[in-house]
Amino acid sequence: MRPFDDTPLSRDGKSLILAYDHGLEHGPVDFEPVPETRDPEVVWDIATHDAVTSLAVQKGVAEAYAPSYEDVPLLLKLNGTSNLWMGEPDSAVNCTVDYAAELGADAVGFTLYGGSNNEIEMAEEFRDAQEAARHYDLPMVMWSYPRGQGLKNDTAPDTIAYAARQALELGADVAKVKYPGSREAMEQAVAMAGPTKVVMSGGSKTSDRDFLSTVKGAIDAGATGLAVGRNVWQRENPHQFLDALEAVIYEEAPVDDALELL
Ligand code: FBP
Repeated sequence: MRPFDDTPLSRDGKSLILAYDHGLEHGPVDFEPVPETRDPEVVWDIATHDAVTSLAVQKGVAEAYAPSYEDVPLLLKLNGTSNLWMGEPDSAVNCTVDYAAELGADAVGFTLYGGSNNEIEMAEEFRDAQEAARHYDLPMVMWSYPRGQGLKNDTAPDTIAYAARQALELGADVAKVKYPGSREAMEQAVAMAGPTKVVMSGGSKTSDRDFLSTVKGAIDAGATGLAVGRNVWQRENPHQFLDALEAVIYEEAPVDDALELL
């Protein structure tokens, strides 16, 4: 396992990954609330905020923009699928670790859909990527998202604990999991992950108070931070909202204090 604190993903042992792979994963619909966000430069500019410890993007966006934003740590997402795909959850490997390293990635990311009928293949693809990441000393972040025909509730506490554990068992340095609904359930997930750091996945946009309270709950439960997209760049005030997240994540500020920054 790669010592997390030595990675560019860490600021004082905490982390805020800004995710911007939605153009592939969800399509243009995610840019509708703030149409300027269809321009990757707008989100790279947001990612220059001190609270952001890396920007997660797909290969094409990295090729086009990373050279202009060398100060923003690059988390290259190795696999991803469009929302046009209607089959059992799966994710094409779009980039090799070799090429991610060539592009200057500081870390790599990989989605695993545990419980999908494609889990075996995805885990084998993850194996290759994880071992190559070790070769380049790149931290590996797993988007650990149980999902598929057999799964009724993909945020149930046991499911999220299992997702966190899968990340540890398969050799991820960081597990990105959905919030399982309570602080206790998040604590269980963090405990299951052992030395693998757990970051909470953002999800669709909610109110300022609701989102900051959920993040606070995750941090208090031992999560290392957050991997968030829409809840930052679908807001009209993303920089201010990052100030508030910075207070909650790095300064462990109460939600009411963070809200005053907005
Ligand atoms: P959000 O904070 O906007 O949910 O982004 C996090 C993320 O994992 C993105 O990296 C990815 O595009 C998206 O969520 C996938 O969401 P889902 O698979 O739940 O639709």
